[in-house]
Amino acid sequence: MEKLIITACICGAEVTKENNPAVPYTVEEIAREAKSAYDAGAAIIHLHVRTDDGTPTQDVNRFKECMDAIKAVCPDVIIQPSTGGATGMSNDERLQPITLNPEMATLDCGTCNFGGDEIFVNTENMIKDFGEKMIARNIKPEVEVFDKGMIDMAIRLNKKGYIKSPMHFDFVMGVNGGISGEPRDLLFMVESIPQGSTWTVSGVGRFEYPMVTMGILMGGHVRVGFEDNVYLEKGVLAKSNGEMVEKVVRIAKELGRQVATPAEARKILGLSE
Ligand code: KMH
Ligand code: ZN
Repeated sequence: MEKLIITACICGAEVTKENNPAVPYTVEEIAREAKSAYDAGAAIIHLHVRTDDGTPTQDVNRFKECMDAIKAVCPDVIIQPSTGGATGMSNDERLQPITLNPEMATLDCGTCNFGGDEIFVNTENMIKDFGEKMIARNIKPEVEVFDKGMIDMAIRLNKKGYIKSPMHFDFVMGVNGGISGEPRDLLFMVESIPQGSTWTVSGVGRFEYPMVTMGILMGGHVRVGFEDNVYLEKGVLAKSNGEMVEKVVRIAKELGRQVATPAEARKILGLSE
């Protein structure tokens, strides 16, 4: 089986230090968490950034500072900025990090509820616009889907040329407003993507490690980190993103799956080396 790409989503936009004091806000904290994940075996850092008080921002200068700080301590890691940002942000605000020409960036492929009164807006025209801009900059999109209909949207826009083949999907399972994170849900998602695509699975909250285990067994790739879950196990907060990645590496080892280095991940994803 192909080696396992581990993505670490080190801070997200929704969790706070109240959920887990190790959630990073400052540039130094973001670099510390990225390094802990990289040292443990993560090949990709999925990146959101915050101001020092924890407010999510898509400010290009803050992204640059954080990306430079990450590169200083994890020189070969793949950095994948979010273009999702936080709910309520404008398109222009969200797109700022792509001007730094990262190797990858997220491309969210549909609108969904996001808990409480929050709506995460990604209209068809927005996805086309984001997709075209990523193609123009040779950025590989991580097609983020929170429900099965978003896979269908990505397939339609792929046929129309807004997303290049082969597509790389991230199934985000268990968001309050998207598909749940039961085994049958993941099977349905995996069966629904075009042949030749690659995929990663992220389970939110209690779905994290069951989805990781299934992803490893099924030949997919996996994402863990504070964006999705702040616990190492029920009732035990993770001390770092690295601790969560270490757990994934242990599970992978038990199941006989080797972990990909960043260079191997680049090959698997068709990124230029
Ligand atoms: N924070 C969510 C509203 C992405 O990174 O592209 C969106 C999100 C998706 O996290
Ligand atoms: Zn994200």
